Parts: sequence; C-alpha cells; structure tokens
Amino acid sequence: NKTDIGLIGLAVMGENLALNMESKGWNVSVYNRTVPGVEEGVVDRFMNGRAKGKNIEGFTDIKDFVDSIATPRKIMMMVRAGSPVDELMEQLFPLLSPGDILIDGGNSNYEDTNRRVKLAESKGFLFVGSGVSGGEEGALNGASIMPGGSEKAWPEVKPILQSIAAKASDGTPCCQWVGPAGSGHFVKMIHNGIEYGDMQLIAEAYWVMKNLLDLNNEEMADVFSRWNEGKLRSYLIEITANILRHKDKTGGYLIDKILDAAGQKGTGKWSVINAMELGMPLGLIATAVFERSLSAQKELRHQASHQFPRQHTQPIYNKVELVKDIFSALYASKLVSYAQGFAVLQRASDTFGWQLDLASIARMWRGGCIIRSIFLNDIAAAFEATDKPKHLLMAPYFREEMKASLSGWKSLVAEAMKEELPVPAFSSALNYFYSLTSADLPANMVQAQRDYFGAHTFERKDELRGQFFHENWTGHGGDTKSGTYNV
Ligand code: NBP
Repeated sequence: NKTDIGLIGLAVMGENLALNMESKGWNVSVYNRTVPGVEEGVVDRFMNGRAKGKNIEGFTDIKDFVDSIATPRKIMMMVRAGSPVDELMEQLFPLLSPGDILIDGGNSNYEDTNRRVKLAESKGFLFVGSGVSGGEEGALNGASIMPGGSEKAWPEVKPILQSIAAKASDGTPCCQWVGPAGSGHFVKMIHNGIEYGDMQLIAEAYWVMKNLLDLNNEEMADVFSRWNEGKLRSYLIEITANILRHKDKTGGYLIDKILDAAGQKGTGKWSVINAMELGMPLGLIATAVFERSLSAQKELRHQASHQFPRQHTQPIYNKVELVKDIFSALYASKLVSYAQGFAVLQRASDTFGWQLDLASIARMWRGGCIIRSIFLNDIAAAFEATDKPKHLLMAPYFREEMKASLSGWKSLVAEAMKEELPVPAFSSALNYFYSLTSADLPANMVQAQRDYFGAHTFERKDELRGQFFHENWTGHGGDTKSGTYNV
C-alpha cells in the first residue's frame, strides 16, 4: 500500500506538518538525510517518538522513500532554504516519474522558486513553491499556506494542503492557489515583511505607554487586552499582553530583563529589497528592518546616549486621551503598512503577470499565520468591491478610518518628537500618508537638480506628460541629454 504524500526534512516544521497530515487521515512517508556521527538517526528518533503508532512510514533511504508514495507523487520538502533545496531536487529527479509533484514549503527566495519551477517542468515534473506561516504551532494545528508554481499541481495537492491549513472564523481554509512561478514565496515574503512592521508598531505603542505615561507592565497588558477585543484584535496584540504579564522563575517580569537588541533572519530585508527593485515605497517595513539593525548596535547607542542626554519636559498627560492617541497611531500606521505591502503585491503581479487576487491573499492571512487579525476581513472586503480601490487607503471604509485616526495619530507623533522619544514607524507612516495625499511634492526640485548636474531631463507642468526636456542651466552646459534610465 502506497502512501498519500512524502515529507522530507524532520526538523521542527517538517515533524509537525507530518503529524498534522496524519491527523487529517493521510498516510505519510517521511525522510531525513542521515547525518554521520548521530547515533540514533533523526528518522528513528521521530518514528520511535512522536510518530509511534501513527500512519507514518519512516525512511533513511531516499529511493525507498520515493517508491513508497502513490503516483503522481506529492513530496513536500521542509528543509533549510537555499542550496539544500537544489541538492535535494538533484537527488530526487532520477527517482521521480513524469507528473510527480515537488512542494517546497520552506522560506525560499521567490527567484529561486521561479528557476526551480522551470527546471522541474523541463524534466516533466510539477513544482509548487509554498509559503507556510504559523511556526511550530501552525505546522501542527493549522498553518497559513500560500502555494504557487505549476498550476496543474493544484487539484492534486489541494485536498492535502487545505486539510492541514488553519480555518478562518467563517470556516474557509487559509490556503488558496496564489499564482504561477515564485508568486507563493513572494506573497509569503511580503507576509513576513508586514509581520516586521506590525511588531515594530506594537513595540512603539508599548514604548510610548511606558515612557510618556509611566504605565507598569500589568497596566500596559490591560490596554493591549482591551485593544484585542476591538478593531486591533490579532495574534500579535494578544501575545503582547501575555508577554507583558509573564514572570520568570524569580518572580520578576521577564520583558524587563530581555536585552533590547533585535535579531532578524532576512525576510524583512528581502521584502524591502524587492520593493526597491519594483520601484515601490515600503517605508514602514524598511523602518522596522532598520530599527532592528539599530537596536542591535547596543554599545554604540549606550555611548551616544551619554553624549546626548534627553531633554524631557515631563508633561502630565491625560492617560485616557493619550492611550486613545496611541491606539489611533497604531491603527493608522498599521493600515499604511498593509496598504504599502498590498501595493507591492499588486506591482509584482502586474510586472510578472501573476494575476494575484489580493482579496484571496488577505483572506488566507486571517488564520494560522503570525499576522492573523480580524482587520484582514476589512482588507479582503475592500479588494472584493466591484469598484476596486486604486490604493487601499482610498477604499471608502479605510478612507473614513484614516480620517478618524488622523488627529490622534499626528498629535501622538508630535508629542513623542517633542519628548525626544523615538517612534520611527509611527512617523514614517504619517509622512507617507502626508506625501501620498499631497497633490504637489518638492520633486520638481529633485528633477531640476538632476537635470542641472547630470542632464537627466524633466517633464513640465505646462506640457504633456511623457515629453522630457533639458535646460542649459549654466549657459555652458550644452544641450546633450543623459541616456534615460528610470527606476
Ligand atoms: P531548518 O530550517 O533548521 O532546516 C533543517 C532541516 O533541513 C533538517 O531536516 C535538515 O536535515 C535539513 N537539511 C539541511 Br539543513 N541541509 C540539507 C540537505 N542538503 N539535504 C537534505 N536536507 C537538508 O528547519 P525548520 O525550522 O523546520 O524550517 C524548515 C523550512 O521551513 C525552512 O525553510 C524555514 O525557513 C521554513 N519555516 C520555518 C518556520 C519556523 O518557525 N521554524 C516557519 C515557517 C517556515 P538534518 O537533520 O540532516 O540536518
């Protein structure tokens, strides 16, 4: 009897996904390379441990593993992103039959997935590059799964992937076909970028409450718990309240003992690099990435803080009013972040011909993943409207939300700036909002400067768009234009 699916890579994600699949009634073959020097192999440990008595077959020989799976085979790889995926594919190709399906569930770079889809298809196989979000818990109990690549594979893998996906509150699985090539991994990358943004925004809200209002951890936890009952209801707000209340073995609040030097694994950075490549603003996520980098320079900040002591005026705030303003700043900045992220997805879709369905993506993120929130329902609704908004912030619902938030948001940013308290993501979002909603910007000066020193040409307000002019600014510059290159 052949199994329904094979899974390669028994680290934290692979083990839990295999158990999740088995619990939904699928028979699963698992394989992990054997690492020399490890007494009990990874496969044996899993088979004798968490997989004991389950409909899971373990293999240490990759050919036996492949042979054990029913055709067309579905083989999911949950290994470290990068060269391990390529190495595995090379090992698998000679063992597969035409029409077999490889699924890469790791955090691969979408350009690698573009390449791998082509490579696999050129050999008669199908390839699915799928983002999987939700960490260990999601892998076991329901993740948000974002598959893209060879579309012919979708009907084959859909029942299995949807069965192990989280279900949104309306019961729909958080797993839908995203689009061709590396689109699934691109969408997962932007998901992770948005996650960076959300975390930075929550951290700033915490910091303002702590520093301007002097709230203690329990009081802040109460505020976050209250927010979790309303429009900001989300996994990250929920865990923030839990974190603030958490005490370690000594009885002290753990949050106060954690070093303020943030790590990062690269998906936030990738989001920003790719947004830049596409010529799209993604300032909020960029700010979140840069703030992690600056936080990691702890020693430098420590020294600088002595050279530039803070000038606090210690104003007395109305606590209720300031907490409302922090809410407005957090909510509006979050809207900006999602608007920027979805605009990047739309641009990628147009550029690469992916035909992404933004409403479907918003719905897929409602459950299982780290950024899950009720507010994604509103985003899906905005993109589903027959009169599609040109920009998320211009959708009627969000337009009103922004208008209602602006007063509290700007007064909070102004207050924090006066008190020399950093709120880089709140203010980045506010500046983006002001620029976005300005019919005129000072880019005429930038264009004039570019043309002055480099003959880069400019368009004129009094001429049709698309005509480029060069001015001989100094009288001795000549009329030769620079070759046009626009990013
Ligand atoms: P890791 O990212 O730590 O990968 C470890 C697995 O890769 C092990 O099974 C390891 O085998 C295998 N592997 C390596 Br390393 N090189 C290999 C090679 N050349 N050939 C075959 N197998 C190889 O595990 P993870 O944290 O479970 O993540 C798996 C994937 O899922 C990654 O792409 C990750 O980015 C992504 N992801 C992780 C999370 C999370 O919360 N951890 C969430 C979402 C997505 P070995 O046992 O022999 O070393």
